[in-house]
Amino acid sequence: MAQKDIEKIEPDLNGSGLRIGIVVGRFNPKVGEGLLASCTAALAKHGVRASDTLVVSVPGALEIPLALQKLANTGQYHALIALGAVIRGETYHFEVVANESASGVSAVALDNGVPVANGILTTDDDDQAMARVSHKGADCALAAIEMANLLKKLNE
Ligand code: INI
Repeated sequence: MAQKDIEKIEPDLNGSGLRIGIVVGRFNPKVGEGLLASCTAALAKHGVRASDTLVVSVPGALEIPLALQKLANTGQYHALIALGAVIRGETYHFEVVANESASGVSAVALDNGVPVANGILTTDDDDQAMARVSHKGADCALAAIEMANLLKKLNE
């Protein structure tokens, strides 16, 4: 009996035609702005049009999941991106903010079937956060594009 080859879906990082929603927390503004700059630069580099990208800002990491959920509910976005920073040095309730925001972000993805790239940094101090800004923003852009294309293919 002839054997079928294993089917494999390769990562597709072509962002053309994808609509992406970004939610950024303002609590650590310099970090948020840096993440947003590297993220939007990487989206553009991979073909996502500026006119297909929406950026909304919220006070802090704890507000990010609700804004993501609203964007997911519109049904207009192929993927969403959460950007922000929870910095241990600045809060006694670091664990609460870090854990609640992360689980909220995951819940939005699973509840709505929309990929959400989590770019909410958790660090000990500002310097650590700033050092990760460039890599993390771009990383989230690529994760969002790859997951959006994967879900499109799986839904075909
Ligand atoms: N929000 C952040 O995004 N990062 C933080 O480090 C942070 N700290 O330190 O507390 C933070 N807190 C605010 C929180 O996200 C909410 O905006 C606030 O609790 C109002 O709901």
